Amino acid sequence: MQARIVMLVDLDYFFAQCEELRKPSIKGKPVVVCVYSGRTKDSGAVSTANYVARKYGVTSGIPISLAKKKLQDVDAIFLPVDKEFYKEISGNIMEILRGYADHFEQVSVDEAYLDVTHRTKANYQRAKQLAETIKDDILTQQQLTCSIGVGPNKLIAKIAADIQKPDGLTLVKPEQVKRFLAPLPVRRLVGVGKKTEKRLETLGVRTVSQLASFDVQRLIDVFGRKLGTYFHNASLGFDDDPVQEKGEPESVSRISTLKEDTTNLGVILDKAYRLCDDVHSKLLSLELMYRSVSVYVVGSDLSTHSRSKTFENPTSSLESFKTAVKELFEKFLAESDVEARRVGVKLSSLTKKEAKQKQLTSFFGGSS
Ligand code: DCP
Ligand code: CA
Ligand code: CA
Repeated sequence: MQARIVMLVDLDYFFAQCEELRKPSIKGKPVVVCVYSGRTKDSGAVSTANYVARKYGVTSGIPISLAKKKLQDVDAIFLPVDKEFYKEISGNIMEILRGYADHFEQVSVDEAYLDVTHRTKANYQRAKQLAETIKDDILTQQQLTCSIGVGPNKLIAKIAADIQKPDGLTLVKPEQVKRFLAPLPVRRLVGVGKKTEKRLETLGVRTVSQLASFDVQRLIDVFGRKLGTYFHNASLGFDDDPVQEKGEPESVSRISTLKEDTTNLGVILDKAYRLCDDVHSKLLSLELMYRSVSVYVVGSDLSTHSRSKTFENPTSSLESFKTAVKELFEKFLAESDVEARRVGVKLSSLTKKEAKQKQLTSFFGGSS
């Protein structure tokens, strides 16, 4: 693979910074954004806090009551999360960032990878200038600060972005990768969580350099081929994962084995409707609509069969999905004498939900 330059842009104390944006008078005070569980007045957890609050030990995930205790002697601001508002700001920023990338990949509400190899001619000096321009642009257009990591791949860019925060810019050139990684705890590597960290510790591996010199075959024995190889490569700073927008899936489906082979519609639907519920919630979580519904049958002889139906217009209706599934299984059972062993359902011809809203807006035209 050709040498690349990849950036990771991560917005600083994102939810709390959005709140400061909305209400500049709270800037400078400790700001704590909370997910209230509603059980009692202060039950729930801290979503994030600004850097003023972090000085008092308030971090993501701690109980709200604990955060209040830590901040009891100061004039601190506690606010409930408002995800819609943060998403709107995130959307604006992602559009700005997309314009600076050869290839773009948003990874979370406040984070995106930019492959800038081509536009920087693979030159780190230019990449540094570009990163500075991006920071200025986000600050001017949206009054937010971010931290940027620049490196030869996603793995290094991500770790680099975490090194200096807030408002940081960290470059790691290919020849610096080894020295950069060596002293870091393994936990810094993407994919190493608490559990993996513990297991590595029992093997005597705490730092990335210890991981790099650890026998790869033993890693594979402990973690399996895929993960073992990944950890080994990561410890050396290798990562060839491309910066790539994760496109919408072509379809969402589930298939499951029946308790016993059957030609009974009721038994089949009982299972199929439960699969529909799963597939439908997946559809909603991806904010998609469907036009086509399919059912699958694997017979007791392991033969495979399917029936499909396509609607005129995209929909996200669970009821239409289940009605179509019922029709299709009825049709299948009437046409065939296969005994079903496994049954499945699928939604395809998927489109983004916004597409419809846009159509509606343009339909009503000009109204503000
Ligand atoms: N978040 C959350 N609960 C967590 C972690 C994060 O609700 N346990 C939310 C709130 C954060 C947002 O996700 O603002 C982004 O998470 P980050 O890990 O990037 O943290 P921040 O942006 O808050 O801080 P940082 O400046 O360290 O990036
Ligand atoms: Ca962040
Ligand atoms: Ca983040």
